[in-house]
Parts: sequence; C-alpha cells; structure tokens
Amino acid sequence: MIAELPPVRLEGARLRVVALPLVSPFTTSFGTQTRREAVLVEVFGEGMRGFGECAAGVEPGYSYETRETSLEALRRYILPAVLGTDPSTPTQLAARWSWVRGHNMAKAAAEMAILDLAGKAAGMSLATILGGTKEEIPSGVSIGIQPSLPATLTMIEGYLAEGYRRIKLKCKPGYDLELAAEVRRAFPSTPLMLDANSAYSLSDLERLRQLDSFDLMMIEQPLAHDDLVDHAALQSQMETPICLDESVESMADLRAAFRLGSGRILNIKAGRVAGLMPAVAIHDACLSQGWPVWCGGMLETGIGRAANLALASLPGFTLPGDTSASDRYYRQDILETPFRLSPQGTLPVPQGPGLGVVVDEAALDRASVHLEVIS
Ligand code: OSB
Ligand code: MG
Repeated sequence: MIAELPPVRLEGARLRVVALPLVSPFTTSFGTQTRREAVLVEVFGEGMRGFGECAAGVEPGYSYETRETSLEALRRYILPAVLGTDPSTPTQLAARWSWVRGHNMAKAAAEMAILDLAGKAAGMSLATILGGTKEEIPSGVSIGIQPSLPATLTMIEGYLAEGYRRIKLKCKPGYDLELAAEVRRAFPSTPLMLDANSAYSLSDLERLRQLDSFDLMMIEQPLAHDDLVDHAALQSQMETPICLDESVESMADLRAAFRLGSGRILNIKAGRVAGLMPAVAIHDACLSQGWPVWCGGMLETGIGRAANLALASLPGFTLPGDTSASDRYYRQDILETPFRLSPQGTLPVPQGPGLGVVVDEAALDRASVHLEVIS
C-alpha cells in the first residue's frame, strides 16, 4: 500500500547528466559498457530539492530509451506537465504525464525526484511511503560476460568472499552450458542464475533444456524483449523457472504473462514499469499470484540504488536482487556515504526522509557533464 502524501508545489526542475567510470567493463549479450551516464532529475519546492535517477543507458540495447530520449521526454513533456501547478500529491502529479506513451524510464526518474521531495517535506522515508517492511536487503551480484571461464570463477570467488548471497551470470548462445557446468562444479551449493537479455529464440529449445541439469534458481529473459507467447512455450518444456525482465513493462504485460504462463518469477525495475508506484502495484499483483519477485538494477548511482533498496523492502521481494554495494560499480559514488555490503551480505534500507541519502555535492559536480534548467 502506498501512503498518500500531503501535496507539494513544484517550483522548478533541472536535468543533469553524470558520467561515472565503472570499476570493470560490464558485458551483456547486447554490448559492453565501461561507464554509466545517468540522467538525474532535480525538482525544487517547499524549500527543498528532490533527486531522481533515470535507468536509461547511452545506447538502446536493453530498451529503446537512451540518455538522449529520456532528456528529451523529460524536458518537453514530462516535467512541463507538473511544473508550476497547484500543490498536488505525487499520485496526482504522475497522472499528469500518463498521456505520454512509453518513456517509462524518464517518467520513473521524474516520479523518484517528486517522491524524494514529498518524502522530505513529510518527514517520511521512501520505504515507509511504499509500504516496506524490511530494514536489510539480502543482495546478489550480476556478473557480466568475462573474457574467460577462469576469470569468471575468480570473480565469483571474490564476490562470495565479500558476502553476496546470490550469483547472476550474463550468458548468450555458446557462452552458457559450459559456463553453468564449470561454475556449478566449482560452487556446488551457491544460489546461481543466468540472465540472457533476450539472446535466444525457441530454436534454441534443446540447448536451453540442458540448463535444467545445473540446479539454477532461474533463467532471466531468455527470449525476445517483447515476447510472452514463446516464453510460455519454453516454460512448459523446461523445469528451470523463467524470470521475466524486459518483457514486462506494465500491469497489462504482467496479466498476460500470468494468463499464458510465460514464467514463474519477476525481476522488478521501477524504471522499466514507469515508476515506483506502478512497481508497487506490480509487486502486489505478483504477491497475490504467488510469483516471487526481486529487485533488478541498471548499474545505478547511489541515488537510484537508494530507491531500489526502498522498493526491495516490500514483503514480496523474497529473493536476493541486483542491489549490490556502490563499490561493485564505482570507485567514487556521488553520495556522502556510499552503500556498503554488511558481512551478512545485506544492504541497509535508508531510513531518512525521502530517498534518505545525502548527495556529495563536490562529487556530483565533478561527475556532471551536462546541466540544464527546466522552466
Ligand atoms: O538485464 O538486469 C539486466 C544492467 C544493465 C542493463 C540490464 C541489466 C543489468 C544488470 C545489472 O544485470 C544489474 C545491476 O547490478 O545493477
Ligand atoms: Mg535482466
């Protein structure tokens, strides 16, 4: 349940792009990233500032949304829809851009900034606003495609030693069966899963079925980004649970996935589904349907990470997600206190008002490559 917050008046907004080098290149079936360029939304009102982070990448490999499309949607349509209007609740504000088709990650960034501001104005943490019940989030780590199998094994060993509770490996056709076999041999009881980012088709059925012998928790998004029908066919012929990511961008997609049997688990990313409030509704639907969920990630800076942790504190998030510590991504995050992994392999849910994090203004300025005022 989402707490209804008192109305806030939005007096101004800014759009910023921060560029942060990744500690190591991140390779998926759709490409390699060496740094993250994140669009940040800042909203001003009530004498305060709220921050939101856009999940979009630089290139349209995961989604059609990019740094440029999200900047354009935010400056032309999404922010003008909510700026300078009467005091309104976050729900009322989000309703003003619902006419904009698509651009879910851009909408989610604006919503996050508004919720941060409204939470600060009301003295309420984002986790409390969203209906969170946990204070610590057991965390997994998502490992990109590595140059060699030994490199992958070394990396896994390091993350397990740090305390991570689940290993996710990116895979693609030809970098899958041997990978799963070798990792399973080296780590017989580690909670393990694969993420294909849509790299397979039903013609790979026999190959995918062979993954059933490796005791995987799940395989994430094996088939096309916009498919639910073939995923249902695959799930009916495979024992390993399918977890959907790219294929579920709305409640309508989710209902179709339930009806068809396109999987058994959902990775929830607020950016993919147009915001935290829609993400909570999707979480609630999964909880009633008996689908476990976990919180995905998009290599967020500390700002987006704080929102992910608040979302992951809801009761249906029963599986460790991609909510890794700041140092798994960045040498220098943009928070005064970066997120650290506890020895138990958990991250804390921020308890302060709004996102509950303090931005390191100097680090933010150093990382900024673009700043514009929206009026
Ligand atoms: O498919 O979950 C994905 C990163 C960028 C784009 C898509 C995905 C990912 C990850 C990384 O797997 C998750 C994270 O640690 O943030
Ligand atoms: Mg994924």
